[in-house]
Amino acid sequence: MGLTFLDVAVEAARRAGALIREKAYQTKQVKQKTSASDLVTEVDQRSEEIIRDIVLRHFPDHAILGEEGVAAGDKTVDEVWEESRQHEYVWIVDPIDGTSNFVHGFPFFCVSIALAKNGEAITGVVYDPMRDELFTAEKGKGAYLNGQPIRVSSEETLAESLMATGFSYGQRRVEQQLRTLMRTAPRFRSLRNGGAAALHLAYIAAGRLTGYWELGLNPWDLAAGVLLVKEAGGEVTDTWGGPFDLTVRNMLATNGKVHREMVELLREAQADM
Ligand code: 2AM
Ligand code: CA
Ligand code: CA
Ligand code: CA
Repeated sequence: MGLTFLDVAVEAARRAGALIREKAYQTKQVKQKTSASDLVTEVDQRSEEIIRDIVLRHFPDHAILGEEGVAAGDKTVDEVWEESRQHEYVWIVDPIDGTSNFVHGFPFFCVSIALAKNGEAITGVVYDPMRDELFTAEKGKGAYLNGQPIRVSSEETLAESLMATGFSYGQRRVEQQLRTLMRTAPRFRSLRNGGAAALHLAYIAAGRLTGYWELGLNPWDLAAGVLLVKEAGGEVTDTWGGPFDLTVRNMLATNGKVHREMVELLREAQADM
């Protein structure tokens, strides 16, 4: 009997996670990609290699869209995505989500692995190696944390919500983000910026966060976590409330109950951007 897609995704996430855990509090060789907030370490690259090797050993005809693979090439993520879509199956890999946290020894980072079939995620794994928390989802089969079913939280209003966001990089994005914060943050119970998109999404699925939005994300930040949120009963759209697909960059995910309220605020904040 062959392994399932989920078995392979879990094996890859755990193997990569073991390396990340071992290196978490050691000094790292850090390289800047485009700026001082866009970092990569040897561990990001080795983690992606581990995942790539395991996936291709089991499924040699599948394509892989990995953050550090794209960074090492001379094509944009959109070009690589278009090319990889000639394959029925594409693995979308973030070998460390939360690299800045990893570099500083702030223990909030994860491995994110999704498998997309014809452009839609069907399997998603987010693994937090520091807490040994494995979040898994398969389309139509629910979401799980270490094998136990999970559900989104029950808050009905933003006033009782614990929300999260991320600060995108570059002057223009930070200005856009400040405008959305002015409009939204006073309405929340409280706001977090954990610094790892995929782990925020896993926390929504587990009912630990009510919602999360961020501008300027890439498919490897989102693909696995979005499936987790949907399978745990939550809602995912773009920040205007439009339908989600893997080309969406500005994303809102919630427990579903506060989604409309949040979309209205984001629309007002984005109207003049
Ligand atoms: P990363 O750690 O895999 O790079 C935090 O706001 C989120 O943004 C993280 O998921 C992080 O993923 C991503 N991120 C960090 N630096 C970034 C950059 N310079 N450009 C775009 N996304 C970034
Ligand atoms: Ca990065
Ligand atoms: Ca990421
Ligand atoms: Ca990364």
